[in-house]
Amino acid sequence: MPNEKLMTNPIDASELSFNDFKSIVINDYKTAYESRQASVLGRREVLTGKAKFGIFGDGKEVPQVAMAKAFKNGDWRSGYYRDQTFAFATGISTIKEFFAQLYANPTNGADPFSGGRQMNCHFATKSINEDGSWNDLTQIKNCSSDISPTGGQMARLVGLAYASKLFRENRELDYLKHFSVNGNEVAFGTIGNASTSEGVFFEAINAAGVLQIPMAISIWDDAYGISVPAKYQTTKEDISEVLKGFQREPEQPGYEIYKVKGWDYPALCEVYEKAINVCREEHVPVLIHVTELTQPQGHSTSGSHERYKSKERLTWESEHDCILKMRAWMLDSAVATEEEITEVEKEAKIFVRNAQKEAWNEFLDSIKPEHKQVVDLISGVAKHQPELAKIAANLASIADAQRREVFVAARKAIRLSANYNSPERNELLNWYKKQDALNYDRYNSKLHTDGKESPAKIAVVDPIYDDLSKMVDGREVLNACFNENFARDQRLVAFGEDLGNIGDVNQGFAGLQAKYGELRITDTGIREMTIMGQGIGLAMRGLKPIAEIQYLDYLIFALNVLSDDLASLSYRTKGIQKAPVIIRTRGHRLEGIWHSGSPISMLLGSLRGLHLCVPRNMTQAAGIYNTLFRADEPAVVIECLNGYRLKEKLPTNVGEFTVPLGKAEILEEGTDITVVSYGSSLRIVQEAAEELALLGISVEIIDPQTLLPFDISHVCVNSLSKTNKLLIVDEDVPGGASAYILQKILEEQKGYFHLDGQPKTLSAKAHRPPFGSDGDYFSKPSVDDVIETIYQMMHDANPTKYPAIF
Ligand SMILES: Cc1ncc(C[n+]2csc(CCOP(=O)(O)OP(=O)(O)O)c2C)c(N)n1
Ligand SMILES: [Mg+2]
Repeated sequence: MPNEKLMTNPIDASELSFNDFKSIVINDYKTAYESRQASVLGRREVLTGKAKFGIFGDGKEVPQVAMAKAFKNGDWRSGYYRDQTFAFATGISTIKEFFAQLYANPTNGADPFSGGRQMNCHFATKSINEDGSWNDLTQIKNCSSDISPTGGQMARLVGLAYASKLFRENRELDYLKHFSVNGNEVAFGTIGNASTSEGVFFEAINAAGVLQIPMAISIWDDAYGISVPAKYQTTKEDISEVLKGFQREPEQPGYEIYKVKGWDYPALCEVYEKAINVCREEHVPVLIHVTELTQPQGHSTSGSHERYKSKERLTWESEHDCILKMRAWMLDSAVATEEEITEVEKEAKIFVRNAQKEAWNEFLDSIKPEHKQVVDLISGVAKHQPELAKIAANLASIADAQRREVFVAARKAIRLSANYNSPERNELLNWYKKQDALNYDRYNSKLHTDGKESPAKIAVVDPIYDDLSKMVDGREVLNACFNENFARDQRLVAFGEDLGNIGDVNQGFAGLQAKYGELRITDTGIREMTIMGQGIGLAMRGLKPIAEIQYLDYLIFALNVLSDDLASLSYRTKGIQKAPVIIRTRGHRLEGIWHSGSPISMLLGSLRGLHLCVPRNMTQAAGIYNTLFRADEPAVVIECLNGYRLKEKLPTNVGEFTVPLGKAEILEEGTDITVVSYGSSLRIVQEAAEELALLGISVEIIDPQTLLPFDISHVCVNSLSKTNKLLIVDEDVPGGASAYILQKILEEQKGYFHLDGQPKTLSAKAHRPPFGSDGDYFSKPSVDDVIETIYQMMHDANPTKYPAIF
């Protein structure tokens, strides 16, 4: 049964008979040995061309069976590509599934971690169903979806562990039975020795020490990061030595730090049991430095380690192979005989070989029908066009055709037969068109969760105003919105720099920590990556985090986490995990190189998979938050930095009205030109429109409100069909977000058809704006710039009516 899950059992020697003990040890050895066979075969599959690339867990097997013993239902893992043995030992993966991922099999169910989208050894467990609803996460061994950037797992790990703290300390969360049992869950992290050189590692280590959360980080130390030895990676070449200052003392909270040799099975079992108990019971972060590990097959299939490791090192590695060492220990301590072990090894080899074969055959079988069908269909078309017979014959001759090869042939035949209509051609064409939906599902679907709580499905509720509605500062609108939502939904938490005690630098959260407590609204250190990771981990465990970045300019420090981890989560797991984090920040128009940024194209380019919301004022922002708080997809909301003190009317339903994402609004109707802008620039455009009206120019101003998604009902192109002129105004660089908006309107909405002149963009200059009002005036679009650009466009169309100004 290649799909059988191999679970490891905890060892509690005091209660075990020798035979029980023996069978646990042998089972662990079997798991480790099977895993090694999977690595050996996996590498061979790549080298013989059946898979593209392979990275395996050989040399790390024994510590992982030990770690798996301490891992309980409800616990979480955030690790990296070396953890296949752990995945086998916990039942997170079968060996067949491991191979299906290696072959990038996109058939539903084959690679349950990523639907054939991720490289091998990138695991994930099923947190949510097709409709987005949660599974009972207390009943499974949870594995947050792996990512390839080394160290990238660390930010999320902080959040996964922090959730346990909230579940343990905030009794109001007790009703969330599917997510936690009293916060008893440990978040297990794994990282390679070399990847501890990454900034995010140190940031996460410090954050977890400050937060005192049940995070258990294992460092698999094989003394190398590909070809680069520890000498170039780590001060003193020893990460636990360097981190000694984090060790807790009787009066000073910190870490419990352990160091253990990676080939010493009994010591590993003991350390993991001890360490995880401390972590789980006392809610203290622990660090387990697992040393003297090896890479029997080198780093990956990309090259051989003989190139860069000395003979002595290679000899040492073969002598310290953890499986050989465990084997020797089993013999020395008479846990098993040579015959018994040999039998286990023999069976393991057969078992893994069968699993691999099954996975490969299933992968081929999933394509074979398409392959045969297309050969037949092209042969049919070739009856009318004999030259196409060659395409069919070529395709037929490919022994194990990949889907790409089938489609290349089909499309070529369709192209070459364009002038020869026949029923056979129609048949081929119909087949091809039907494949579209299937291939979309296989390769392009699930960028968003798109379930029953998708933002698009949240009811639209208009704001209500009555005679008593007051004019208040914009920040008070937000404050009232947050207040009502925090009262309504216990799952909401907010954190960031200066967010707790003073209620954020612009007072949006003023007074709310005092009201809702420090567990729900709290300050953090200055650590943007792990603020985002804190959000991701909490959201993966059923909470609703608002993770704040103080200014949009500083989102750059966290962009790796947002882009690599959060934005790709739904896509890379093909919809089995979600993390509905709301990232709150503020930007646009202020002054100074790092306080006025509007690097929107940077976000558009890196954050597909998130919603990008750019409300023009705080009322629209509140409406967007009200939508997002009720939905289950992640989003960035950029508030206007210069809008907190502007007066706005406070809706009576400030915590309930919603602004749908993708709903563009016409702020002012006009007939001569369509101007699309967003955020703070809109006020500039509105002011310009007043002077232009005096010049007889009527401007229609559109606010898309969100850029991802953009103007779903095509308000922009409708306006353009009336005005025939288009100007985009924003504060991004030239060719930045304005180019994106042009692509949306001209190409996607087919606006080019309505133009009677050149469409234009008016953006900021290519550099960041200097400090001071003059710097702003000469760097970002001003009212004068907008007036003159629009006037020039009118002049170009009708020079008689609008004579040149300059
Ligand atoms: C951010 C990032 N930089 C570089 C790489 C390329 N890379 C992949 S693995 C690796 C070495 C990692 O070494 P270590 O952390 O010691 O883990 P090991 O593979 O030795 O287990 C590098 C540089 C990457 N995946 N991500
Ligand atoms: Mg290493």
